[in-house]
Amino acid sequence: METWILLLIIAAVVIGAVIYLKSRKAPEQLEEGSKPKQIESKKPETTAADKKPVRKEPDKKAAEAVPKEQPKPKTESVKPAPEEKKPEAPVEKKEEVVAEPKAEPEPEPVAPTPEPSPEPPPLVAEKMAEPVETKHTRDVAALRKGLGKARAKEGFFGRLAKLITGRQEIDPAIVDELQDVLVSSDVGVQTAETILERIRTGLSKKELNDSGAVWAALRGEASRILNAGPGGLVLRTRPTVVLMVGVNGSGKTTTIGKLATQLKASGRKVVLAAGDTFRAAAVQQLEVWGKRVGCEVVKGKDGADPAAVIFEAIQKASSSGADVVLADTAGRLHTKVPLMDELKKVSRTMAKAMEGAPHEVLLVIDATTGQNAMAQSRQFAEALQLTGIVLTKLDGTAKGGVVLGICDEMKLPVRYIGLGERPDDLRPFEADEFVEALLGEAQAEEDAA
Ligand SMILES: Nc1nc2c(ncn2[C@@H]2O[C@H](COP(=O)(O)OP(=O)(O)OP(=O)(O)O)[C@@H](O)[C@H]2O)c(=O)[nH]1
Ligand SMILES: [Mg+2]
Repeated sequence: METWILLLIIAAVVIGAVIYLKSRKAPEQLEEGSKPKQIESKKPETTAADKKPVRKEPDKKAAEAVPKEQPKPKTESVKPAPEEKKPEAPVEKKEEVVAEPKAEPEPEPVAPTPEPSPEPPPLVAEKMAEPVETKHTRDVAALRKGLGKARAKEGFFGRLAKLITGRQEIDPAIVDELQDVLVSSDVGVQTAETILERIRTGLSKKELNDSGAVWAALRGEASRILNAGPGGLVLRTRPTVVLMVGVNGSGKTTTIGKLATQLKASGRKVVLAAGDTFRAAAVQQLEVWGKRVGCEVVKGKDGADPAAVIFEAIQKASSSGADVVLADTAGRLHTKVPLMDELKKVSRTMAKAMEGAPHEVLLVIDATTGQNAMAQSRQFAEALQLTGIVLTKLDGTAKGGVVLGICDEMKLPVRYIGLGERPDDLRPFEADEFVEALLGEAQAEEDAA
């Protein structure tokens, strides 16, 4: 009995112990399950609070970044994307790195300098010395006719004749009037003063009263000035390369056409280079002359590099055994520096095509432009090594004096004069013939009448 009771007590103790233990484990499990709920609910609170300051920071950065890209900062900065824009910052750094090589363009100036790929060595020309004879013979009467306006009553010669011819006495007042006539006939102030000073000191008082002596002295002065060198062309090499330059409309292309006609007539083979690539009409104008004369015209595409076109013409002329290359260029104002620089480049490139080219650089001047012709001459002479002058449209001016002014100041020979639009109207310049035609008094009264 006692053991049975003892067993019962033990069983009761064990059961009690089990119940106790179970009752302790249950609250622990509840606590574990509730914890995540508490974390989840707390996190949104904290992130919501934290996000406000976080968003403000990127907004500022966005506002800084956007103006660099677009000038609309407000709407763009509201977007939550700014954090993604942060990585763009390195891109700006990259640009800085790229900007550094801007120093690299230094080598670039070396690259542009090369001229239109003239790599082959310059041609060595056959040397010779052939004066080009044209059918023009000394013909003072014909030349005087061409200078009709300058010989007329109100022209250069007519006005001089009025002052000098038939006078019994050339007094100081008349010398002043002579100076007025010379200056207003485009002789130029300096040249006019020199001429009159030399006449005054060269002639005795008695001779000054002899109109014949005064005319002779005047012609002597003109000859002295105009005999700056031979006129026409001398072919010293085959081909002889002639570059024509001058302001717009001075007569370059027409002179080339006339000259080509005369050269062809004297048995020379001519190549024309259409170096005026500026106007399509200029190439056509030269082509018309080429067809008329029967000579090759080398041209490039519209807007082609004039230096490259002339380079090619020289090579073609050389390989085909031509005697002369006449290179046309676009008219340009002597005051436009880039255009004058282009001419320098043309000239340098010609030298690369052929040794010594261009052999002649002729400045074509419109005689009717008066004193402006002097300014043109100076500027072109600064840019290029001019070898002579072609004075066109002498038939259209009453002021023949411009020839004297240019020759005296520039010390350049006049090579040709233009007295009309026909090929024959281009005459090789011969100083004494010209002086006789312009200032000869033989028919003074007739001419001045
Ligand atoms: N009366 C006369 N007219 C001439 C003479 N020489 C050229 N001309 C005329 O002058 C005008 C202009 O001549 P161009 O040869 O086209 O002149 P350019 O220098 O080539 O002109 P750009 O190519 O525009 O620079 C043309 O109408 C020619 O016929 C001349 O000696 N006397
Ligand atoms: Mg032209």
